[in-house]
Amino acid sequence: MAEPATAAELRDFALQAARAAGFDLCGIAGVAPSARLAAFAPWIESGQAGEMRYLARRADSGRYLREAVREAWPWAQSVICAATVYNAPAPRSLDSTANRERGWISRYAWGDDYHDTLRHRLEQVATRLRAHAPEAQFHLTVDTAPLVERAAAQQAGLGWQAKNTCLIHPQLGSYFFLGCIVTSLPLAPDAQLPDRCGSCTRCIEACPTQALTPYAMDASRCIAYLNLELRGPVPEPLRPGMGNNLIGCDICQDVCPWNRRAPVTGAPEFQPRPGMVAPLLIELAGLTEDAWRERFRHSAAKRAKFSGLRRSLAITMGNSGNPAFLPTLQRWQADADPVLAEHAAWAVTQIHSGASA
Ligand code: B12
Ligand code: SF4
Ligand code: SF4
Repeated sequence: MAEPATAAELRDFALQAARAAGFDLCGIAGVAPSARLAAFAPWIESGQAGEMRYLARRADSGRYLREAVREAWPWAQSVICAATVYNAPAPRSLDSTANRERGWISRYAWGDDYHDTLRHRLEQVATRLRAHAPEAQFHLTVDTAPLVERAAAQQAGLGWQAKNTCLIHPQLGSYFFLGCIVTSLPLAPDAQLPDRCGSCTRCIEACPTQALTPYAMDASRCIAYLNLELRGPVPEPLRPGMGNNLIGCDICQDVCPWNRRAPVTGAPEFQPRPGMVAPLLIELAGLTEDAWRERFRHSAAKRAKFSGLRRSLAITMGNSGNPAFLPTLQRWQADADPVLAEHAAWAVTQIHSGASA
């Protein structure tokens, strides 16, 4: 391609670079305030972000950094949004719930840590753009920067933000990660895709902790928040709904008709590592902290921390109603970690009362 000069040529150049870097989808968003972002401040202020205080960080203007792209990057003119499918050919979470010996790790965490993989790919895109526009500014984001990536990706035409709050693409479904490049380059924006949830409400009905209302989530009730983000005790009324979910939760995506024929990825980084698909609870419970570190090295599942995984194991064992876990739980009742001890005591009571059997 000749030297890109116009906004449309720059856009095409960025999209080619993203495809060459291995992304499955790419599109361009402008930085004008969107209707979705207008819902951000009321959402934060209603307490639905739970203890994820990083979401509520403010800019010098006093507004939330995530309320508008230019709060964090005043020079921004466009956001390059890219997606990578992580779906793997293996069962869905709900297939595992009848088994009283196994837990569930969400599919997003089966392979290598996506933060590293996506950042590496975004760097390849940025390198090619920098070669053409050395004066331009670029900020790469995968999760941790103050950008609401799904809102940007929706504007960039990568999918619609659905009733389960995930971004869904009509061919790819929703098992994909997002990475973005905020840039000072004025790239031609893409058109948005229409919402195709229609009258369906499967995700809302299937959510075991009633975290969803159409298009919005009370994250403080979401299982992925409880087992990955929340430190300390899990509110007791929410524990039974966590079922056998140890790391994250896939339920509202697994029941979605748009994921019925979702393609799987051939990328070696996202193939399931041994022991990640429906692991045996007793085996995970036997890990020392060193063995846990080794097992989850370069895995997104590490975010739960060793203490968080054991807390979720206790809840899952209690929910299983399986008396085979009583010796482990009784040992944990005397553990030095008071949170684990309390959750183990709760689980023992659950098993004895036959609450979940
Ligand atoms: C915090 C966070 C979480 C939290 C909170 C989730 C949430 N819904 O916000 C928790 C821990 C629960 C979570 C869970 C998961 N996450 Co997450 N998460 C993030 C993170 C870091 C920030 C998201 C954020 O800013 N949320 C703030 C809220 C306000 O955003 P929102 O949901 O879009 O909310 C909007 C709507 O609710 C709407 N709204 C609010 N009220 C109302 C009312 C009405 C009437 C309407 C119409 C709209 C509306 O406006 C809000 C503002 O835009 C992003 C990465 C990033 N930097 O963006 C990844 C991200 C969203 N997560 C991702 C993934 C993969 C997951 C999980 C699948 C992981 C798992 N298996 O457990 C689950 C999915 C759960 C789900 N159904 O969304 C992907 C999403 C990919 C996709 N295809 O959608 C992202 C983009 C990470 C990435 N880089 O790939 N996550
Ligand atoms: S991820 Fe699980 S808990 Fe969270 S909204 Fe979806 S179904 Fe509900
Ligand atoms: S399950 Fe139905 S309502 Fe929920 S996200 Fe999928 S299509 Fe939309």
